[in-house]
Amino acid sequence: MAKDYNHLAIEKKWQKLWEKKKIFRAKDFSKNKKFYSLIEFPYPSGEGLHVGHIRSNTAMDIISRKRRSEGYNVLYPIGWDAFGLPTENYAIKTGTPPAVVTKRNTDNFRRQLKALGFSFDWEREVNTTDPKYYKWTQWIFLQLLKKDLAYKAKITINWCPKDKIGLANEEVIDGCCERCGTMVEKREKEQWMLRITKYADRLDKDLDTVDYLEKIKIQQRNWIGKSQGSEIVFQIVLDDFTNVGNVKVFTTRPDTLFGATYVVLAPDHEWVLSKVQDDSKTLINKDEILRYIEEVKNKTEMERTAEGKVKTGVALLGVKAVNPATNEKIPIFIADYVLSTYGTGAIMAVPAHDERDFEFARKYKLPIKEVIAGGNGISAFIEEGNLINSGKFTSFTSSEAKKAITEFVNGKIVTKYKLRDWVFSRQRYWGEPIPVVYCDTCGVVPLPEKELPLILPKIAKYEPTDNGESPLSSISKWVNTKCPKCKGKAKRETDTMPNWAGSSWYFLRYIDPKNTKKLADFKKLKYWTPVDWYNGGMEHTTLHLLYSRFWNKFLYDIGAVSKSEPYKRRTSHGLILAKGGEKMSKSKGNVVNPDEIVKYYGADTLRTYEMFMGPFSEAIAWNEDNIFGVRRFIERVWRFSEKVDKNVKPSQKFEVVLHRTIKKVSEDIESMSFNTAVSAMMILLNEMEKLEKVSKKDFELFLKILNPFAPHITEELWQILGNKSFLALEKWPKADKKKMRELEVNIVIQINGKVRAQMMIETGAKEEDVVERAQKLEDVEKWLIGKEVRKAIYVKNKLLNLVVF
Ligand code: ANZ
Ligand code: ZN
Repeated sequence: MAKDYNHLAIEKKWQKLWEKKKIFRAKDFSKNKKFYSLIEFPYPSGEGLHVGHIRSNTAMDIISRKRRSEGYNVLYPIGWDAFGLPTENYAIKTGTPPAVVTKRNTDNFRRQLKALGFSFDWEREVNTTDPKYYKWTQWIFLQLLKKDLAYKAKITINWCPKDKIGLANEEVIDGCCERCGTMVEKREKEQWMLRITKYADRLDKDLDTVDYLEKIKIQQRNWIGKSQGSEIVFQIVLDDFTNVGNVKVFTTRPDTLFGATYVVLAPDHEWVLSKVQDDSKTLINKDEILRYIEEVKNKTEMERTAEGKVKTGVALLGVKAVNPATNEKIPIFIADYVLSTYGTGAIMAVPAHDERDFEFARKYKLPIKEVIAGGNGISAFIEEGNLINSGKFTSFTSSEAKKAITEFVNGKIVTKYKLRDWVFSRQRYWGEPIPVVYCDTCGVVPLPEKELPLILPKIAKYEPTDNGESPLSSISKWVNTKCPKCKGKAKRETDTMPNWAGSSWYFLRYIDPKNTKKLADFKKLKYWTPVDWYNGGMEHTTLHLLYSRFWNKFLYDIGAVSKSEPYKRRTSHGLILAKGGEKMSKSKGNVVNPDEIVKYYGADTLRTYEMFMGPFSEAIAWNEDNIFGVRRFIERVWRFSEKVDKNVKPSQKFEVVLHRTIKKVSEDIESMSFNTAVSAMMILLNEMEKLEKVSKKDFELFLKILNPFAPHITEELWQILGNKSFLALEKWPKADKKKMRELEVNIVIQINGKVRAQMMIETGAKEEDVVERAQKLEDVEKWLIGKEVRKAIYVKNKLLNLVVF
């Protein structure tokens, strides 16, 4: 077997055989336990597979392969999240239709993924741009519409002037477009919205029922932003107490009401807008107020609420608010740090106990009144505690006072969420058409389900229009249609869906990808869901994860799926950076091409390297030298196989290391500590290399644990050893506890409590033997001269203390 290690031939050979024998096909229904493992399906970009994809894919491939060996019926599927801007922008630049570009890119991705030996079930491939797929995305939209969870609203959207596209809040990073970095503008537009806020409470609460990494749960919870508080009404009055309005504030600290020394309204608060527009003289400084409102319009929410930013605001002259607890008149301001989109768009300001209010009060010389004991007068004391200066509530604790004071002023205890409804319209071409028409007589009419899919028409020009409409709006043949209700003239919706749509339910389609009657058969859904283990990027924690949980819950509510939570477990991987720690990008020319690595070093080396490069959850920089090191390890495994001997007896000493490694690798895979699993196998190989010969049985055990990492070379060696089966289908080895025990241990020997010597003994040796042998040691003997051993205290396998007089 002195053949050279030819990774190219070996890898191709096994990929073909696995495919031919369909050994990674998931079986719908089986008496074996099911295991559904999932990775985020890739966007098939023109750049091809990124080495970052390979990190997550390999990790879940290792877990999937281990589960198969453990007897599970495993579903590990793959597909394409193929709608989206880069493809469309490429089409604009080159005139190539997006469908053609998508086909080319997916073909390339498929080839690349296959060359890495992932154990995907390729028969279940899905593609979000396939009409057979998006028929069901459109169907889900129609169901949402039916339940009033989809609606149109005129809203101010974030508008990217470069991409000419409306962005969801989540797609705006530091005031700029997430995709291209251009400063985002505000525009008023009618948009389709999804009422995800209706699900806010369940999306928060049900996180208790799933096994997500704690940091993921925290991010989801922060994004949903559940907060318990009170709504309290303040009267707005003139100097002589004439009432000119009421304003409701939202506060999480009603216990501090006696310390509310002014009120702040959002600049675009309804009452303010109505008063600056009417011709009453209620507000004295209308001009100043109007100027401030305009100024704030151009600031993003992020800029407005950033910590430490200098607070600005304008007092509303001519009116005052009445603190309902003290009946004192207090000033009213508008200020940008209060948002109209949260709570009630108005706050009671308690500068003694809130930092933002404190800063603001100092700047505008407003009274600061302490109502919770414990402050130092230098900064806001934000903790809860015991009340002071609060009338009959003085000496109440904060939690008692919250309820009592709310009742006292006829307030209401309420729950608020930071989560906003989901802006679902995009004015672009390459997305799912929204299946509704506008009829002069009937208004918004959904397409009948039997007319789905509503196919995206072929067009000649992909440029978005400058007035912000989708390019679809210029194809009159498509736009002008008949109303399904009255058969009169109607126009189609030309907005398309965002690419979060197709990715919100793809994991359901894998279960039954060819079903033409339903998005997936209910019995199959019942068998396969929930996804047992989903790994993906931290960048998808707030958007994709929340959106897909929302859709799944909705589908559960209408009886289309069987479980209310889609994913049982969620983990995440760190990014792979370029050498030196920079982000890999085409413009920097530091992108690593996996094709080249596979060609020069092999898929097994690349997979093992990516698992070995560092802790899985942390970002890590690419390092070519280390790939070389891993390649050497793989080659040594190959060469070592020559030392395998059917007739040689297992070495007891080696088996200790072997079985300990089996245990470690098994556990490390479960905790995603892939790097330490690989290094344990490297240590094991070192030990093996010290042997003259290794028994076939022991070497096979080694191959079994290395197989999920380096599946090709291990299959080849397994076959060379004379096996006819696929190693991938062999049973996962169990570490043998008996064999794991050390044969010998070092024990410490004390005389009257002082350490005097050490000694190697066989593990589990009898106490009498140990005492007898210890007394014969030179270092012990000299302490015993003329003395007598009165007592021996023995701690098994660790320590012997001789008490002598
Ligand atoms: C009085 C108060 C006193 C407050 C105190 C806090 C501390 P979370 O936990 O984020 O829900 N607030 C309410 N609506 C707001 C809006 N639209 N824009 C900006 N701030 C707003 O925070 C709720 C608290 O944030 C509320 O409780 C309110 O300030 C402020 F010692 O009311 B608090
Ligand atoms: Zn009609």
